[in-house]
Amino acid sequence: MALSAATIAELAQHLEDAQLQVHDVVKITDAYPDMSWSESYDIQDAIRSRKEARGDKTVGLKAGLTSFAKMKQMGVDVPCFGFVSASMARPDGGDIRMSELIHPKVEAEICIVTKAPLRGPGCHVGAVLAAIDYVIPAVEIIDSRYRDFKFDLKSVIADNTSAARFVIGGRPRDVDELDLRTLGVVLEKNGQIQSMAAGAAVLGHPAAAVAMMANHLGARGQEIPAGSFIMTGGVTEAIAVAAGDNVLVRFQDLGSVSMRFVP
Ligand code: 0L1
Ligand code: MG
Repeated sequence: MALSAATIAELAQHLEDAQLQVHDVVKITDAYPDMSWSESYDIQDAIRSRKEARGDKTVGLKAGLTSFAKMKQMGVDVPCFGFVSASMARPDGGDIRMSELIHPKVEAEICIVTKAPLRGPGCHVGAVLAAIDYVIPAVEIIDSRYRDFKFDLKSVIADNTSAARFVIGGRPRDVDELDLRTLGVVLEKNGQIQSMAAGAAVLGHPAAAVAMMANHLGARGQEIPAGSFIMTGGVTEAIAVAAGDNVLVRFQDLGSVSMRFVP
């Protein structure tokens, strides 16, 4: 049976409260096993509306589970899409407070900013490349609200794809000066290399994640507006962090992004 508008609003509050009050919950499909894909995005949209109503602006869009390493790590085979808010942004080289998070992990992401709107259906890599204003690197700090990161894809979509914090760094570059498929990324924690990958790890080309996002939004009657900051998804598996950890990610041709995790 379809979820009522009241249930969608309740589930949005339940998941957002878990985020804001820093506690975990069990996956929502335990109670609502028949929840549809569309309803899981409706819950995510309701979380976005709650944040915007409080003045917490949506400042970007994200694709998640776009690399084979991440799909394998989480046991899924399709990407998902979410958003990031102003309250989630942290400065490059700054501190990330563990007390505000449940069980964070870091992901290195190749990001773009658009100069033209993108709308599916039929959006493809060529259309995305023509719409890119510039490319910029970031690290996403994901923090599933689900106990022990145990969830299914519908539950994680409702939970805004575990979005929690993000750090933009490096320097913006013209897409024509880069090969996003071979662009190398090295993620270090406390001076030790944890993972390495190239851009092609993201669906063969990071722009493919943006095309999928435009097609997904198009099916929901939405589009990617010009001027959007878009995170194309972690190139490697996500790496768990703890208080005291220093994370540095070097992106070929784009510079580096760093942060320190503090209590
Ligand atoms: O950004 C991501 O790839 C996260 C997707 C949601 C699944 C997870 O929490 O790892
Ligand atoms: Mg991510």
